[in-house]
Amino acid sequence: MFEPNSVMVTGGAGFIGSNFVRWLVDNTDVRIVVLDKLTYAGNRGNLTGVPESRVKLVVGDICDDALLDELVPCVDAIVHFAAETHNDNSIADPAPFVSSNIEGTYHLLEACRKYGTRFHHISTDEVYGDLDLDDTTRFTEATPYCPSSPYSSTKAASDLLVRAWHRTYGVATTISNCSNNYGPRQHVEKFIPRQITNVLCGARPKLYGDGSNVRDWIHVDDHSSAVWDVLTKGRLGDTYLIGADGEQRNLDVLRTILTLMGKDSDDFDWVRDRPGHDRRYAIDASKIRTELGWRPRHVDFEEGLAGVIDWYRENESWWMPLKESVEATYSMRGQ
Ligand code: NAD
Ligand code: TDX
Repeated sequence: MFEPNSVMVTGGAGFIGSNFVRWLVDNTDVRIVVLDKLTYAGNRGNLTGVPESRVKLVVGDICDDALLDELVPCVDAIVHFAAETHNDNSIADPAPFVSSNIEGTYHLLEACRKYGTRFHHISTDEVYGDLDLDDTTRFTEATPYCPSSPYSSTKAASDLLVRAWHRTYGVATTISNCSNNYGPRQHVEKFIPRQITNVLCGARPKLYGDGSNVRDWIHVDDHSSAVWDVLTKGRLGDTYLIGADGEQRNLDVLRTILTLMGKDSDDFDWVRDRPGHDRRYAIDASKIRTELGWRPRHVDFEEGLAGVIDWYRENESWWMPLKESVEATYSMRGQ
C-alpha cells in the first residue's frame, strides 16, 4: 500500500482534476498542490470552497522544467490530469494537443525520474480506437492501441512514454484509462453540458451524425475513487481500465436529458458528424474490480444525470460566460 502525504494534481482546475481534488479533501488527509495553466478549460472557480490549508493552486505549465524543479521535490506523488481534452478542437488544431499531452507528460516523467517521485497517469479508453455497434466485446487492458483522432493519438503517445519510463528508468508509474465522465463543472463544449445548457438558454440541442454512437458513461466521483485506489493499491507498471457499465447511445442520452428537462424528446437538431467519429466505446473493468475491490457508487445513470442538470441550473454564473464563444465556434463548423 502506497500512502502519500502530499500529491501534486496537474490539471486540478479542470473538470475531472477539480472533482478529484474535492474527493481527496473529503476522503483523505493528503496535502494537495494543483499545477494548472488555466487554459480556456481551466477555471479557478472550480476550486472555490476547498480549504487553503490543504490545497495550493500554482498557475503554470507542465512543460516548465524550472517550475517542476521547485514543485516536484516537495510532493510524494503526481496524479497527472492536465491535457487538451476536446476531440473536436484537436481536429481543428492539433498543435496544443501535441505540446501539452505528449511533451507535457515527457517533462513530468523526467522530473519524476530526477526526484524519484511516484507518477499516476490519467488516460482515456479512446486510445483503443472504437468497437463496432453490433460487436459484443469490450476493451480490456490487453486490447491493442488504435487511436483515431489527434486527441486520442496524443493520449496514446503519452501512455507509451509512461510505460517506457517505467521499464527503462524504473520510474514508479501506474496508468488508468477511463471511459466518458459526466458530472458537475464539465466544460460546456462537451456533449452532456452542451445539451443541458442549450435547453437552459432556449436553444435546441445538437446531435452529430445519426446519433447511434455509443459512449460508456461514468460519474466523475466514481472516476476519482478509482484513481485513488490505483494510486494507493495498484501494481507498479500496470494499467487499469475504469468504467461503470454505462453504455448508452448518444440519441438516448439526449432524449433522457430532454425528458428530464420537461421538453419533447424530438426537440433537437441533427448536425454535421465529427470527422473520423468513433462509433462505440465499452470498458471491461474486471481487473480493477477484482484486484483492487473498486466499485462505482453512481449506478443509476438517469438519477446521476438529473443531479447534473440541477447543478447547471443552479450555477448559471459558472457556465454562461463560456457559452457564447463555444456556440460561435460550433456554428462555424456547422455543428
Ligand atoms: P479539462 O479540459 O476539463 O481540464 C484540463 C485541465 O488541464 C484544465 O484545467 C487546463 O487548464 C489544464 N491544462 C491543459 N494544458 C496544461 C498544461 N500544459 N499545463 C498545465 N495545465 C494544463 O479536462 P478533463 O475532462 O477534466 O480531463 C482530465 C484528464 O482526464 C485528461 O487527461 C483527459 O484525457 C482524461 N480523461 C477525460 C475523460 C472525460 O470524459 N472528460 C475520460 C477519460 C480520461
Ligand atoms: O454537440 C455534440 N453533439 C454530439 O452528438 C457534441 C459536443 C458531441 N456529440 C457526440 C460526439 C460523441 O459521440 O457526443 C459524444 C460525446 O462527445 P464529447 O463530449 O465530445 O466526448 P468524446 O469525444 O466521447 O470524448 C470524451 O470522452 C473521452 C472526452 O471529451 C475525452 O477527453 C475523453 O478522453
